[in-house]
Amino acid sequence: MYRLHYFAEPGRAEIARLCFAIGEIPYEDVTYSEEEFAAAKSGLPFGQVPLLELPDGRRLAQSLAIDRFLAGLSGLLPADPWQAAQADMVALHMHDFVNLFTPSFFMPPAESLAAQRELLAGAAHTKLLQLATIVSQP
Ligand SMILES: N[C@@H](CCC(=O)N[C@@H](CS)C(=O)NCC(=O)O)C(=O)O
Repeated sequence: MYRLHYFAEPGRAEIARLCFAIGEIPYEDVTYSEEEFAAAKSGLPFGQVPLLELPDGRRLAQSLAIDRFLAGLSGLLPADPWQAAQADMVALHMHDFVNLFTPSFFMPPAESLAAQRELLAGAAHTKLLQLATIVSQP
């Protein structure tokens, strides 16, 4: 059985969960509380989650590597290298989009809201417009 290690929230694990669902691949969703994560951290390859554990015990870290691997298992990865590269391009762009918000997750609530609003009106908005342009091109 595959085991996906993360927190009980969508975050950087939700694409993996969607791949499992679409591919109808059974897996165990291993979720950590803050205390459990603190205890597990030093045993994780990069000290972070998500982490994917394969049925044979091999471990894969880094969400984009996990997503690409599971997309392949689920039949979602295009066989054509150009199309696969385009899927990677969009995935990496969305990763950049999410990373814009990361500092705001560690701010006090009011400050976090203000920072996120500013991003949505500025840099994050620009990234979405860029994505809309890219995906509307043939
Ligand atoms: N580049 C990594 C980033 C992973 C990451 O930032 N994980 C966060 C949760 S979203 C984490 O483990 N934070 C706790 C920590 O770094 O101690 C990926 O895409 O998987």
